Amino acid sequence: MKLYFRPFACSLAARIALEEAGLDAEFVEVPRDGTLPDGRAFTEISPMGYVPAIETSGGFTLTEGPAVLTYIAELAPEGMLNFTGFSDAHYRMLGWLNFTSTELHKAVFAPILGSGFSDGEQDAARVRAARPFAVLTRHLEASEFLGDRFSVADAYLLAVLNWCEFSKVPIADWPVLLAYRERLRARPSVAQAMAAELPLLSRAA
Ligand SMILES: N[C@@H](CCC(=O)N[C@@H](CS)C(=O)NCC(=O)O)C(=O)O
Repeated sequence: MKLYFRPFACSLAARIALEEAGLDAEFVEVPRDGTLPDGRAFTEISPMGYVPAIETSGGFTLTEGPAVLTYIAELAPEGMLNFTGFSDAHYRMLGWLNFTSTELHKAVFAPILGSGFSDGEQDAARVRAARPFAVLTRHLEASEFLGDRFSVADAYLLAVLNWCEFSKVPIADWPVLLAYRERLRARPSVAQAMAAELPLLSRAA
């Protein structure tokens, strides 16, 4: 499998998932100008130009983080990143993937990290963090992970919470989330994935 990524983007979650499951993958960094090392435009693989995207050895290409993560989870050894199909826990995990994608990634962080948004729009995005952060706090006060064990939903939420300081989203006001992020960062798969991308981040900056 090939994972197209940018350092510390949401694609970090897919790297964490691959690491956690011990699945082999080739990692292809997508340059800023979108021209891949083999000369192709990245939009041939990911029409929106977004990471993550994966290409399987069978030639199947998939984009959209929650779908990519669910695919990796289903390739992983039973129960490692996912929950039994058709169980309540499985659908709750899909719910958390969507929650992170829509209520945090796109509603809060995309306007701050993306281009073309005014200062006022960015401030409004920071304010929007309060409601999903309160929901997550209530949930994580009583739970170590989003589900009853680690899943790809945690990998995605961690990748997004990593952006708080850079985006000036005040995670320090949310100690339960801060503690959750620290717990996850101490997990070997997360620590290894972050260590692999950290040197690339300073180069890309
Ligand atoms: N809908 C996409 C969004 C992915 C996305 O926003 N990726 C960002 C990195 S976190 C990206 O590639 N941005 C590059 C750009 O905006 O050109 C998904 O869920 O995977």
